[in-house]
Amino acid sequence: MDSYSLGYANIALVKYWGKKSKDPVLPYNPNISLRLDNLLSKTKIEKNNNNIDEFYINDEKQSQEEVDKMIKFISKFTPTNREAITIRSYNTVPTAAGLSSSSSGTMALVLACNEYFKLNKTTKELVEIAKEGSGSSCRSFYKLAAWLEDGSVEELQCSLDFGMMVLVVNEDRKKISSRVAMERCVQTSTTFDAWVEKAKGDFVLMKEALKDANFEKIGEITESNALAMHGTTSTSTPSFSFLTEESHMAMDIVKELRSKGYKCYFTMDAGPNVKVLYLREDQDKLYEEISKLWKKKIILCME
Ligand code: 2P0
Repeated sequence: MDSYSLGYANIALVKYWGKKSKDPVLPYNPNISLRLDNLLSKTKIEKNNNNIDEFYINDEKQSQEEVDKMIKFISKFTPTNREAITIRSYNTVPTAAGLSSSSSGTMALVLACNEYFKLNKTTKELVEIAKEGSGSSCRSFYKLAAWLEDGSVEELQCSLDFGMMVLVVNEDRKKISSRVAMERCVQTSTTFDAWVEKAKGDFVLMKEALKDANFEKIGEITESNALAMHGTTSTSTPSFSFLTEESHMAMDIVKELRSKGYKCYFTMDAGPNVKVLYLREDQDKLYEEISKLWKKKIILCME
């Protein structure tokens, strides 16, 4: 088989941060994301002639630990008597740098398995499967997605044409995985309950703002929700932060441009990189302005 299956990254406007249940995976609060069509993973599966399962990301052979993790996941929905396979995955997203590579990678892997093993699953079934690999990956199947507390995933609509760019602070693998970080916040953060309450409220407000195509509201909720999520890391034991001094510099650039009348808002995930949300029609002039102030790499996430 020579064709690749494609999986897309998504960035949450209202974050998923905490599992209410691990099996099945259920989020503490409903969350909403935007899919990034330029940040993707492509995956293909081949028969392994040496009779061992192998896993490559960007042509780099993955450790046995990574192979085992991946096999444990796909064994939940692939035939038990299958032959050994080689999985080849390519990320245009830097891997594990808080740029949602687990979402795009998991979506591509699930679709590749569906193809290779001829599982003939519906999108709804594939969404359910993906969630068990990486919670947030279930949202990558739709342009705008809501993942609810009961585990269901809904497609949302908004008449606005969004754009997103990443001000890259660091493309290295993060030191603490989102899974571990999230769990620590659930267990120890003294502000975790307040975060969940706020996120539930933000979800309602965000749905309204999307329906009304109110970009200012969408941006304000996106920023304050991200800051609240990151707040739970500083109130955990031991406390930690995904953000660095440079992340704060990037956030300041966004605020400065906003004070000059540019419609742009920031959000950050389990890593130091800062994503900027704007309207597509503003992309060229915003990119020009941001490039004058941000000298490191900028990734445009949508064509
Ligand atoms: C999100 N993140 O809503 C949040 C914001 C990171 C920060 O979902 O443990 O890889 O596999 O369910 O989906 C990243 O966590 O975690 C994530 P698991 P996942 O995008």
